[in-house]
Amino acid sequence: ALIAGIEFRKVNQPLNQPFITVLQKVQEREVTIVIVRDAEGREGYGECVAFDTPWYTEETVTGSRFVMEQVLAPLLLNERLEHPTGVERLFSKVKGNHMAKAAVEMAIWDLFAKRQGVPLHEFIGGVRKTIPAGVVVAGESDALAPNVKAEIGRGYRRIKLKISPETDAALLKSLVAANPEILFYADANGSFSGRALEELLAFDQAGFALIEQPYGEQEWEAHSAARSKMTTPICLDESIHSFDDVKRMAEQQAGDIIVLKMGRLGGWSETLKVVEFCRNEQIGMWVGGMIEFGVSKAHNLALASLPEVKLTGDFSDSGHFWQIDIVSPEIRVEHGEIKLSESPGIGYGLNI
Ligand code: OSB
Ligand code: MG
Repeated sequence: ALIAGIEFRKVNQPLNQPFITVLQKVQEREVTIVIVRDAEGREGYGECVAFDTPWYTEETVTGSRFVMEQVLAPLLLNERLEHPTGVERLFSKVKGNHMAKAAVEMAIWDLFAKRQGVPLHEFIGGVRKTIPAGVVVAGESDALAPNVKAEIGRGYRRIKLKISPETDAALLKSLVAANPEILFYADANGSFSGRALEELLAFDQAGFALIEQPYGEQEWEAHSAARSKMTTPICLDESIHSFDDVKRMAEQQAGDIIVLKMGRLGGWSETLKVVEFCRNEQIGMWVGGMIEFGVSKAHNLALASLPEVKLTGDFSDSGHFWQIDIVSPEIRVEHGEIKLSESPGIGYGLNI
């Protein structure tokens, strides 16, 4: 395919509710939508999930826009690609900038699936037709129980709670025990860094299916030590920037499970290598959210259709974060699951 055009569109929307974690209070979300075109005028869509400031990774909305527009687009324009895996080679001279690379590369995968006339989930070898939904409940501890109840009422069967050393572990334990039909995850976003292991162990009996990223992204030994003492599986998010980081996690036995985020890993090609490795090493996988819009979510849904991705990811309804999503139709959770679109590519149109 000849890559004949590439376009960038800014999207900026307030969240329905502020998303409050130990790392950041997010009230408004800006992303860049990438549109690539072939010579026949077909389009592929990607979404850059960098945040406005570098609180989750080093990348930012402004910096990633510069890299996509001034650095990556010229490498891609007027190139002939046989397959989307070829993008990685074109971008290989560019250091880092995984979210920028991922956004452009993901648009190319969508374009190629559309050129073949097949849904992206089929193009990558997915098998599932529906994806179980999962939602994140963040914020103040007195709002926790009512928020959990409300999400259960909306059909969610997997709920991720944000935790920190200041969270009341006994309260969480009773919340989990009161809802035995719900799968609960806990995400610490590195907040146990520098704390005694005992502080984390206080959450080991709370009944979580996993605890995500208790320590900092480079704190491999702390994760290994925690893993050897805990019954709750340790899951890494921020620590995993690449395939090499997954190998490191396995070698150092620093975790049992990883969160797949294509933005953090640099796109589909790297993520599919990670998926193959994790399948062989029996490392659990699920697809994580980035407070994103429907374009990124649609790519994530395709990823979650792979047979190896067995744990429920961060898949909420378009209406969870947004008044109106940027895709049409919007992404809907019904009876606790999301039906995959059978239209070509990501299967959703843009309404921006
Ligand atoms: O740590 O998983 C995280 C959102 C932004 C950045 C990092 C994280 C998150 C979430 C939100 O937990 C998940 C979602 O979008 O549903
Ligand atoms: Mg996380």
